[in-house]
Amino acid sequence: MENLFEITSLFLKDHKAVSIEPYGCGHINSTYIVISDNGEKFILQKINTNIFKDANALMHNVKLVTNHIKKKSEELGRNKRRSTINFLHLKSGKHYAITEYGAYRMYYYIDNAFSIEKMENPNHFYYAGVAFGEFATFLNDFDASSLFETIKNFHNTASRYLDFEASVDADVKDRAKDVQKEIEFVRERKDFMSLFVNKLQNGELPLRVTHNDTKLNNVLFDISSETPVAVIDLDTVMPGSYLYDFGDAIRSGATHAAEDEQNLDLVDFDLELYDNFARGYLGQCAESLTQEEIKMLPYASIMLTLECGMRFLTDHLNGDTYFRIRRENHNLDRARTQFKLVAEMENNIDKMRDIIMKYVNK
Ligand code: ADP
Ligand code: GN1
Ligand code: MG
Repeated sequence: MENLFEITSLFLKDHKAVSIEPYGCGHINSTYIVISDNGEKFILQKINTNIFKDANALMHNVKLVTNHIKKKSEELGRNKRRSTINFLHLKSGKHYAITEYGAYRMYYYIDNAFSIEKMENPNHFYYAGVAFGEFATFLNDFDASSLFETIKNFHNTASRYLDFEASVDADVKDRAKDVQKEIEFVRERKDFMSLFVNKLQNGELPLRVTHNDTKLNNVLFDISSETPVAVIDLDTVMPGSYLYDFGDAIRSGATHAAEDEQNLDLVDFDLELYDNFARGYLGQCAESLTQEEIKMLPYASIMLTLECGMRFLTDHLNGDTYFRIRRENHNLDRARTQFKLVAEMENNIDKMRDIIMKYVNK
Protein backbone atom coordinates (compact mmCIF):
# COMPACT_ATOMS: atom_id res chain seq x y z
CA MET A 1 0.00 0.00 0.00
CA GLU A 2 1.28 3.46 -0.83
CA ASN A 3 1.88 6.11 1.82
CA LEU A 4 -0.04 9.14 0.52
CA PHE A 5 1.88 11.51 2.81
CA GLU A 6 5.11 10.41 1.16
CA ILE A 7 3.57 10.92 -2.26
CA THR A 8 2.53 14.49 -1.37
CA SER A 9 6.07 15.22 -0.14
CA LEU A 10 7.26 14.76 -3.72
CA PHE A 11 5.15 17.79 -4.69
CA LEU A 12 5.14 19.96 -1.55
CA LYS A 13 8.56 21.53 -1.17
CA ASP A 14 8.32 23.94 1.77
CA HIS A 15 5.39 22.42 3.63
CA LYS A 16 4.04 19.11 4.85
CA ALA A 17 0.64 17.54 4.41
CA VAL A 18 -1.19 17.21 7.73
CA SER A 19 -4.45 15.72 6.45
CA ILE A 20 -5.41 13.63 3.41
CA GLU A 21 -9.03 12.54 2.92
CA PRO A 22 -10.94 10.93 0.04
CA TYR A 23 -12.82 13.57 -1.97
CA GLY A 24 -15.51 13.87 -4.65
CA CYS A 25 -17.64 11.26 -6.40
CA GLY A 26 -15.60 10.31 -9.48
CA HIS A 27 -15.93 6.75 -10.77
CA ILE A 28 -12.42 6.27 -12.15
CA ASN A 29 -9.51 8.00 -10.46
CA SER A 30 -8.92 8.17 -6.70
CA THR A 31 -9.22 11.76 -5.51
CA TYR A 32 -8.10 13.17 -2.13
CA ILE A 33 -8.18 16.57 -0.51
CA VAL A 34 -4.89 17.46 1.11
CA ILE A 35 -4.37 20.12 3.76
CA SER A 36 -0.83 21.28 4.45
CA ASP A 37 0.67 22.58 7.71
CA ASN A 38 0.07 26.20 6.64
CA GLY A 39 -3.62 25.49 5.97
CA GLU A 40 -3.38 25.44 2.17
CA LYS A 41 -5.58 22.93 0.32
CA PHE A 42 -4.68 20.74 -2.63
CA ILE A 43 -6.17 17.90 -4.65
CA LEU A 44 -4.17 14.70 -4.95
CA GLN A 45 -5.20 12.15 -7.56
CA LYS A 46 -4.05 8.65 -8.30
CA ILE A 47 -4.61 8.03 -11.99
CA ASN A 48 -6.41 4.80 -12.72
CA THR A 49 -3.89 3.22 -15.06
CA ASN A 50 -6.05 0.16 -15.69
CA ILE A 51 -8.21 2.57 -17.65
CA PHE A 52 -5.76 5.28 -18.70
CA LYS A 53 -3.07 2.89 -19.87
CA ASP A 54 -0.47 5.54 -20.68
CA ALA A 55 -0.14 8.08 -17.86
CA ASN A 56 2.63 9.94 -19.72
CA ALA A 57 0.42 10.46 -22.75
CA LEU A 58 -2.50 11.49 -20.55
CA MET A 59 -0.45 14.05 -18.65
CA HIS A 60 1.03 15.38 -21.89
CA ASN A 61 -2.51 16.07 -23.12
CA VAL A 62 -3.69 17.68 -19.91
CA LYS A 63 -0.68 20.01 -19.79
CA LEU A 64 -1.28 21.22 -23.35
CA VAL A 65 -4.99 21.70 -22.75
CA THR A 66 -4.59 23.59 -19.47
CA ASN A 67 -1.95 25.86 -21.05
CA HIS A 68 -4.31 26.59 -23.91
CA ILE A 69 -7.20 27.39 -21.56
CA LYS A 70 -4.98 29.62 -19.42
CA LYS A 71 -4.03 31.60 -22.53
CA LYS A 72 -7.68 32.03 -23.52
CA SER A 73 -8.67 33.01 -19.99
CA GLU A 74 -5.91 35.59 -19.75
CA GLU A 75 -7.04 37.11 -23.06
CA LEU A 76 -10.45 37.57 -21.44
CA GLY A 77 -8.85 39.14 -18.38
CA ARG A 78 -9.66 36.23 -16.10
CA ASN A 79 -7.63 34.79 -13.28
CA LYS A 80 -5.75 31.89 -14.88
CA ARG A 81 -5.20 30.27 -11.49
CA ARG A 82 -8.93 29.78 -11.06
CA SER A 83 -10.05 29.15 -14.63
CA THR A 84 -8.49 25.70 -15.05
CA ILE A 85 -6.59 23.12 -13.04
CA ASN A 86 -3.04 24.11 -12.07
CA PHE A 87 -0.49 21.41 -11.31
CA LEU A 88 2.17 21.29 -8.66
CA HIS A 89 5.56 20.25 -10.00
CA LEU A 90 8.19 17.85 -8.80
CA LYS A 91 11.78 18.94 -8.25
CA SER A 92 12.51 17.56 -11.72
CA GLY A 93 9.95 19.98 -13.19
CA LYS A 94 7.51 17.22 -14.11
CA HIS A 95 3.82 17.77 -13.29
CA TYR A 96 3.14 14.20 -12.15
CA ALA A 97 4.93 11.38 -10.40
CA ILE A 98 5.20 7.77 -11.47
CA THR A 99 6.05 5.65 -8.43
CA GLU A 100 6.12 1.92 -7.75
CA TYR A 101 2.51 2.31 -6.52
CA GLY A 102 1.18 4.13 -9.56
CA ALA A 103 0.82 7.54 -11.20
CA TYR A 104 -0.05 10.60 -9.09
CA ARG A 105 -0.66 14.29 -9.66
CA MET A 106 -1.45 17.21 -7.41
CA TYR A 107 -3.44 20.37 -8.20
CA TYR A 108 -3.95 23.63 -6.36
CA TYR A 109 -7.39 23.50 -4.82
CA ILE A 110 -9.83 25.96 -6.38
CA ASP A 111 -11.25 27.64 -3.30
CA ASN A 112 -14.74 29.04 -2.77
CA ALA A 113 -16.15 26.79 -5.46
CA PHE A 114 -18.60 23.90 -5.51
CA SER A 115 -19.60 21.13 -7.89
CA ILE A 116 -23.11 19.71 -8.29
CA GLU A 117 -24.02 16.03 -8.10
CA LYS A 118 -27.78 16.38 -8.44
CA MET A 119 -29.60 19.15 -10.29
CA GLU A 120 -31.72 21.41 -8.13
CA ASN A 121 -31.46 24.88 -9.59
CA PRO A 122 -32.14 25.19 -13.38
CA ASN A 123 -29.96 28.27 -13.50
CA HIS A 124 -26.95 26.15 -12.61
CA PHE A 125 -27.61 24.02 -15.67
CA TYR A 126 -27.82 27.11 -17.86
CA TYR A 127 -24.40 28.11 -16.54
CA ALA A 128 -23.01 24.59 -17.04
CA GLY A 129 -24.08 25.04 -20.68
CA VAL A 130 -22.22 28.34 -20.84
CA ALA A 131 -19.12 26.70 -19.34
CA PHE A 132 -19.06 23.73 -21.72
CA GLY A 133 -20.06 25.88 -24.72
CA GLU A 134 -17.22 28.26 -23.99
CA PHE A 135 -14.86 25.31 -23.47
CA ALA A 136 -15.86 24.13 -26.98
CA THR A 137 -15.02 27.50 -28.51
CA PHE A 138 -11.74 27.72 -26.58
CA LEU A 139 -10.68 24.44 -28.17
CA ASN A 140 -11.73 25.41 -31.71
CA ASP A 141 -8.19 26.47 -32.61
CA PHE A 142 -6.47 23.69 -30.65
CA ASP A 143 -4.21 21.42 -32.72
CA ALA A 144 -5.89 18.00 -32.53
CA SER A 145 -2.79 16.24 -33.85
CA SER A 146 -0.87 17.22 -30.70
CA LEU A 147 -3.13 15.02 -28.55
CA PHE A 148 -2.88 11.31 -27.79
CA GLU A 149 -6.05 9.26 -27.75
CA THR A 150 -6.14 8.52 -23.99
CA ILE A 151 -8.84 5.85 -24.30
CA LYS A 152 -9.34 4.26 -27.69
CA ASN A 153 -12.85 4.34 -29.17
CA PHE A 154 -14.09 6.21 -26.10
CA HIS A 155 -17.38 7.40 -27.61
CA ASN A 156 -17.50 4.92 -30.46
CA THR A 157 -20.97 3.69 -29.51
CA ALA A 158 -20.96 0.92 -32.13
CA SER A 159 -17.74 -0.52 -30.75
CA ARG A 160 -19.13 -0.16 -27.20
CA TYR A 161 -22.05 -2.27 -28.40
CA LEU A 162 -19.66 -5.04 -29.46
CA ASP A 163 -18.06 -4.91 -25.98
CA PHE A 164 -21.52 -5.23 -24.51
CA GLU A 165 -22.39 -8.30 -26.60
CA ALA A 166 -19.05 -9.87 -25.65
CA SER A 167 -19.87 -9.40 -21.98
CA VAL A 168 -23.32 -10.98 -22.45
CA ASP A 169 -21.67 -13.95 -24.18
CA ALA A 170 -18.99 -14.38 -21.53
CA ASP A 171 -21.42 -13.76 -18.66
CA VAL A 172 -18.56 -14.31 -16.19
CA LYS A 173 -20.70 -13.66 -13.08
CA ASP A 174 -23.80 -15.49 -14.30
CA ARG A 175 -25.76 -12.24 -14.10
CA ALA A 176 -27.24 -12.14 -17.61
CA LYS A 177 -30.28 -14.19 -16.64
CA ASP A 178 -31.38 -11.48 -14.20
CA VAL A 179 -31.02 -8.57 -16.61
CA GLN A 180 -32.77 -9.86 -19.72
CA LYS A 181 -35.06 -6.83 -19.89
CA GLU A 182 -32.09 -4.46 -19.88
CA ILE A 183 -30.20 -6.56 -22.44
CA GLU A 184 -33.23 -6.44 -24.74
CA PHE A 185 -33.51 -2.67 -24.27
CA VAL A 186 -29.98 -2.25 -25.59
CA ARG A 187 -30.35 -4.73 -28.44
CA GLU A 188 -33.47 -3.00 -29.75
CA ARG A 189 -31.33 0.11 -30.31
CA LYS A 190 -28.35 -1.56 -31.99
CA ASP A 191 -28.73 0.12 -35.40
CA PHE A 192 -29.13 3.58 -33.93
CA MET A 193 -25.76 3.22 -32.21
CA SER A 194 -23.86 3.55 -35.51
CA LEU A 195 -25.49 6.86 -36.46
CA PHE A 196 -22.77 9.28 -35.29
CA VAL A 197 -19.86 6.89 -35.79
CA ASN A 198 -20.71 6.39 -39.46
CA LYS A 199 -21.13 10.09 -40.08
CA LEU A 200 -17.81 10.86 -38.37
CA GLN A 201 -16.11 8.16 -40.42
CA ASN A 202 -17.49 9.32 -43.76
CA GLY A 203 -16.81 12.98 -42.99
CA GLU A 204 -20.45 14.12 -42.76
CA LEU A 205 -19.72 15.14 -39.17
CA PRO A 206 -16.47 17.01 -38.34
CA LEU A 207 -14.01 15.80 -35.72
CA ARG A 208 -13.50 18.41 -32.99
CA VAL A 209 -11.33 18.56 -29.91
CA THR A 210 -13.84 17.96 -27.13
CA HIS A 211 -13.99 17.26 -23.41
CA ASN A 212 -15.83 13.93 -23.70
CA ASP A 213 -16.82 13.71 -20.02
CA THR A 214 -19.12 16.68 -19.56
CA LYS A 215 -20.77 15.34 -16.46
CA LEU A 216 -22.31 18.07 -14.37
CA ASN A 217 -19.84 17.57 -11.51
CA ASN A 218 -16.98 18.42 -13.84
CA VAL A 219 -17.85 22.12 -13.67
CA LEU A 220 -16.83 24.15 -10.62
CA PHE A 221 -19.12 27.04 -9.68
CA ASP A 222 -18.19 30.09 -7.63
CA ILE A 223 -19.81 30.00 -4.20
CA SER A 224 -20.90 33.63 -4.15
CA SER A 225 -21.90 34.33 -7.77
CA GLU A 226 -22.99 30.73 -8.52
CA THR A 227 -21.50 31.13 -12.00
CA PRO A 228 -18.87 28.79 -13.54
CA VAL A 229 -15.26 29.05 -12.49
CA ALA A 230 -13.63 26.15 -14.32
CA VAL A 231 -14.25 23.04 -16.37
CA ILE A 232 -12.21 20.26 -14.76
CA ASP A 233 -11.48 16.54 -15.27
CA LEU A 234 -9.62 16.96 -18.54
CA ASP A 235 -8.36 13.38 -18.90
CA THR A 236 -10.58 12.57 -21.84
CA VAL A 237 -9.99 15.73 -23.85
CA MET A 238 -9.38 14.21 -27.29
CA PRO A 239 -10.65 14.42 -30.84
CA GLY A 240 -14.42 13.88 -30.60
CA SER A 241 -17.68 15.59 -31.45
CA TYR A 242 -19.74 18.45 -30.06
CA LEU A 243 -22.55 15.90 -30.00
CA TYR A 244 -20.71 13.97 -27.29
CA ASP A 245 -20.27 16.96 -25.01
CA PHE A 246 -23.79 18.25 -25.46
CA GLY A 247 -25.31 14.77 -25.08
CA ASP A 248 -23.35 13.72 -22.03
CA ALA A 249 -24.11 16.95 -20.18
CA ILE A 250 -27.83 16.50 -20.82
CA ARG A 251 -27.55 12.90 -19.64
CA SER A 252 -26.19 13.95 -16.29
CA GLY A 253 -28.02 17.21 -15.70
CA ALA A 254 -31.46 17.23 -17.36
CA THR A 255 -32.93 15.19 -14.54
CA HIS A 256 -33.57 15.74 -10.85
CA ALA A 257 -32.43 12.22 -9.98
CA ALA A 258 -28.98 10.99 -9.05
CA GLU A 259 -27.24 8.77 -11.59
CA ASP A 260 -27.68 5.79 -9.25
CA GLU A 261 -31.22 6.51 -8.01
CA GLN A 262 -32.91 3.19 -7.14
CA ASN A 263 -36.46 4.50 -7.28
CA LEU A 264 -37.04 4.83 -11.01
CA ASP A 265 -40.24 6.82 -10.42
CA LEU A 266 -37.97 9.67 -9.40
CA VAL A 267 -35.94 9.52 -12.62
CA ASP A 268 -37.37 12.16 -14.92
CA PHE A 269 -36.12 13.75 -18.12
CA ASP A 270 -36.86 17.46 -17.68
CA LEU A 271 -37.29 19.53 -20.83
CA GLU A 272 -37.06 22.79 -18.93
CA LEU A 273 -33.58 21.77 -17.77
CA TYR A 274 -32.79 20.70 -21.34
CA ASP A 275 -33.84 24.14 -22.54
CA ASN A 276 -31.63 25.82 -19.96
CA PHE A 277 -28.53 23.88 -20.94
CA ALA A 278 -29.19 24.31 -24.68
CA ARG A 279 -29.57 28.08 -24.21
CA GLY A 280 -26.26 28.29 -22.35
CA TYR A 281 -24.32 25.94 -24.61
CA LEU A 282 -25.61 27.13 -27.97
CA GLY A 283 -25.40 30.75 -26.86
CA GLN A 284 -21.63 30.20 -26.81
CA CYS A 285 -20.95 27.92 -29.74
CA ALA A 286 -23.96 27.77 -32.12
CA GLU A 287 -22.03 29.72 -34.75
CA SER A 288 -19.36 27.03 -34.95
CA LEU A 289 -21.84 24.22 -35.65
CA THR A 290 -22.30 22.71 -39.11
CA GLN A 291 -25.78 22.02 -40.49
CA GLU A 292 -25.26 18.28 -39.96
CA GLU A 293 -24.25 18.80 -36.33
CA ILE A 294 -27.40 20.85 -35.78
CA LYS A 295 -29.48 18.13 -37.44
CA MET A 296 -27.96 15.46 -35.20
CA LEU A 297 -28.01 17.47 -31.96
CA PRO A 298 -31.50 16.31 -30.85
CA TYR A 299 -30.22 12.70 -30.93
CA ALA A 300 -27.09 13.48 -28.94
CA SER A 301 -28.51 13.00 -25.46
CA ILE A 302 -30.23 9.77 -26.49
CA MET A 303 -26.96 8.39 -27.90
CA LEU A 304 -24.79 9.39 -24.96
CA THR A 305 -27.28 8.26 -22.31
CA LEU A 306 -27.78 4.95 -24.07
CA GLU A 307 -24.03 4.50 -24.42
CA CYS A 308 -23.43 5.27 -20.76
CA GLY A 309 -26.23 2.95 -19.62
CA MET A 310 -24.85 0.22 -21.85
CA ARG A 311 -21.37 0.74 -20.38
CA PHE A 312 -22.78 0.42 -16.84
CA LEU A 313 -24.65 -2.75 -17.83
CA THR A 314 -21.54 -4.16 -19.51
CA ASP A 315 -19.56 -3.52 -16.34
CA HIS A 316 -22.25 -5.16 -14.22
CA LEU A 317 -22.01 -8.24 -16.44
CA ASN A 318 -18.20 -8.16 -16.29
CA GLY A 319 -18.22 -8.13 -12.48
CA ASP A 320 -17.68 -4.37 -11.89
CA THR A 321 -14.13 -4.02 -13.10
CA TYR A 322 -14.34 -0.49 -14.57
CA PHE A 323 -16.59 1.93 -12.65
CA ARG A 324 -16.04 2.19 -8.91
CA ILE A 325 -19.02 0.71 -7.05
CA ARG A 326 -20.11 1.45 -3.51
CA ARG A 327 -22.83 -1.18 -3.13
CA GLU A 328 -24.10 -4.42 -4.65
CA ASN A 329 -25.69 -4.01 -8.11
CA HIS A 330 -24.54 -0.41 -8.20
CA ASN A 331 -23.75 -0.53 -11.91
CA LEU A 332 -27.09 -2.15 -12.61
CA ASP A 333 -28.89 0.64 -10.74
CA ARG A 334 -26.94 3.15 -12.79
CA ALA A 335 -27.78 1.37 -16.04
CA ARG A 336 -31.47 1.40 -15.17
CA THR A 337 -31.60 5.16 -14.55
CA GLN A 338 -29.94 5.75 -17.88
CA PHE A 339 -32.38 3.51 -19.75
CA LYS A 340 -35.33 5.21 -18.11
CA LEU A 341 -33.94 8.56 -19.31
CA VAL A 342 -33.36 7.19 -22.82
CA ALA A 343 -36.98 6.05 -23.09
CA GLU A 344 -38.24 9.47 -21.97
CA MET A 345 -35.88 11.31 -24.30
CA GLU A 346 -37.04 9.19 -27.24
CA ASN A 347 -40.61 10.30 -26.52
CA ASN A 348 -39.53 13.92 -26.60
CA ILE A 349 -37.39 14.07 -29.72
CA ASP A 350 -39.60 16.66 -31.46
CA LYS A 351 -39.59 18.92 -28.44
CA MET A 352 -35.81 18.64 -28.15
CA ARG A 353 -35.50 19.58 -31.82
CA ASP A 354 -37.75 22.64 -31.31
CA ILE A 355 -35.62 23.80 -28.40
CA ILE A 356 -32.40 23.45 -30.38
CA MET A 357 -33.81 25.27 -33.38
CA LYS A 358 -34.85 28.13 -31.10
CA TYR A 359 -31.23 28.69 -30.08
CA VAL A 360 -29.41 28.03 -33.34
CA ASN A 361 -31.62 30.46 -35.25
CA LYS A 362 -30.88 33.40 -32.99
P1 ADP B 1 -12.76 12.07 -11.40
O1 ADP B 1 -11.98 11.81 -12.66
O2 ADP B 1 -12.58 10.98 -10.42
O3 ADP B 1 -14.20 12.42 -11.69
P2 ADP B 1 -12.27 14.92 -10.89
O4 ADP B 1 -11.00 15.51 -11.44
O5 ADP B 1 -13.52 15.24 -11.59
O6 ADP B 1 -12.06 13.34 -10.71
O7 ADP B 1 -12.37 15.38 -9.35
C1 ADP B 1 -13.37 14.86 -8.49
C2 ADP B 1 -14.05 16.02 -7.74
O8 ADP B 1 -13.06 16.74 -6.97
C3 ADP B 1 -14.69 17.07 -8.63
O9 ADP B 1 -16.03 16.77 -8.96
C4 ADP B 1 -14.58 18.34 -7.79
O10 ADP B 1 -15.67 18.42 -6.89
C5 ADP B 1 -13.32 18.14 -6.98
N1 ADP B 1 -12.13 18.81 -7.55
C6 ADP B 1 -11.29 18.30 -8.48
N2 ADP B 1 -10.29 19.16 -8.76
C7 ADP B 1 -10.49 20.25 -7.99
C8 ADP B 1 -9.78 21.49 -7.78
N3 ADP B 1 -8.64 21.76 -8.44
N4 ADP B 1 -10.28 22.34 -6.89
C9 ADP B 1 -11.41 22.07 -6.20
N5 ADP B 1 -12.12 20.93 -6.33
C10 ADP B 1 -11.67 20.03 -7.21
C1 GN1 C 1 -16.81 8.30 -15.58
O1 GN1 C 1 -14.50 9.92 -14.02
P1 GN1 C 1 -15.92 10.33 -14.04
O2 GN1 C 1 -16.68 9.88 -12.88
O3 GN1 C 1 -16.00 11.85 -14.29
C2 GN1 C 1 -16.48 7.95 -17.03
C3 GN1 C 1 -17.43 8.69 -17.97
C4 GN1 C 1 -18.86 8.33 -17.64
C5 GN1 C 1 -19.13 8.66 -16.18
C6 GN1 C 1 -20.50 8.21 -15.77
C7 GN1 C 1 -12.89 7.91 -18.14
O4 GN1 C 1 -16.57 9.69 -15.38
O5 GN1 C 1 -17.16 8.30 -19.31
O6 GN1 C 1 -19.76 9.04 -18.46
O7 GN1 C 1 -18.17 8.00 -15.32
N1 GN1 C 1 -15.10 8.31 -17.32
C8 GN1 C 1 -14.28 7.44 -17.95
O8 GN1 C 1 -20.82 8.74 -14.53
O9 GN1 C 1 -14.65 6.35 -18.36
MG1 MG D 1 -14.98 14.09 -12.56
